[in-house]
Amino acid sequence: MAIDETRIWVKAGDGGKGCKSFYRNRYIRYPRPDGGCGGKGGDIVLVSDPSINNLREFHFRQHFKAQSGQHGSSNRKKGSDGQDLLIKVPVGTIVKDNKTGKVLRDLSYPGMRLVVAKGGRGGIGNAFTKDHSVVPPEFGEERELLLELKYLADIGIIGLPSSGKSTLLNALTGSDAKTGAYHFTTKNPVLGVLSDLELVVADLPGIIKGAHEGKGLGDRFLKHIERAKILLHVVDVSGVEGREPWEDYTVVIEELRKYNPELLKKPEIIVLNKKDLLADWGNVRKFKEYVNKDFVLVSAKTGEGLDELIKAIKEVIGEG
Ligand SMILES: Nc1nc2c(ncn2[C@@H]2O[C@H](COP(=O)(O)OP(=O)(O)OP(=O)(O)O)[C@@H](O)[C@H]2O)c(=O)[nH]1
Ligand SMILES: [Mg+2]
Repeated sequence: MAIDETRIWVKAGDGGKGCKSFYRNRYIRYPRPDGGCGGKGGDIVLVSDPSINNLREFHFRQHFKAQSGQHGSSNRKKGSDGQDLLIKVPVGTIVKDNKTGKVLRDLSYPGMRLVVAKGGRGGIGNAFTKDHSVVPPEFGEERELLLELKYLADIGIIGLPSSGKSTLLNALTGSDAKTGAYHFTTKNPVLGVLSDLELVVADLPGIIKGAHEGKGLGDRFLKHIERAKILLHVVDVSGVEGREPWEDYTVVIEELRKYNPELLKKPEIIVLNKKDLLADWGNVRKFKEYVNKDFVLVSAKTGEGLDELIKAIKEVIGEG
């Protein structure tokens, strides 16, 4: 299983000090305690964000400290709370306490939040304690974390460059992956969520002949599909790129086989894309003849056939 991992140190904000202060003026005999409380320190929060694809940035920054609370002041004024520090991590990050090895949470869906270190409570000002003393603030929690990224898309979209993988991801999940009429538009995997089924879909860079030995964007990304439960294999059926759909299909399958033959055991849904560009059924017929497997005919661009594709996905995952 492909795993990236990194250690980070986090420290939540300390609470601000409570204030010790007495109000006096010439009309009151006894000074009145009026020290305000300190603010709470900021928390450290991890958030899984689909726009982040790896843990690379943590190789450059490993220490994170949230803001401390401000001190209280006279006139019962409370110090402001320290701001929480949000740390964006990729979807699929497993967060462990590095000291105990305990898993704190598996951030397997976009937008999940996990407070990994709590900010300290602010001190209490002398206006608010019975004996007019000041209660000291708490320190923010400190922790050493181990972040592990597993590539856990349920569905991996594979296919040659420009077959329409990103367009399909966008159509299925409402994502905003970059698409373009040139090869290798997608340089890093992009994740989206098929919300009805709560499935994470990964759109991957195009695979070309020789990918298993590092050609094109190479085998760097093939690992992303090792954990996928289903492969959506997108083939440009229109041949606008001057390629033959059945050859395209075989090229990708061969690359998978050379990279890791186990991948071929995964359920595969063949998606013949760009139906809207078909002038006749010639290519479809030939594909049927040469490849001799079931497929779904769609246009990622117009949305035609996508219902059928979702039905096919449901059948494979057993919800059909
Ligand atoms: N007419 C038509 N064009 C499509 C369809 N799907 C994708 N395209 C176009 O084909 C081109 C390539 O689409 P992408 O979605 O970027 O292809 P990709 O497979 O992600 O390409 P790479 O990321 O480079 O591997 C774009 O210009 C798309 O607009 C379709 O169903 N019909
Ligand atoms: Mg793409």
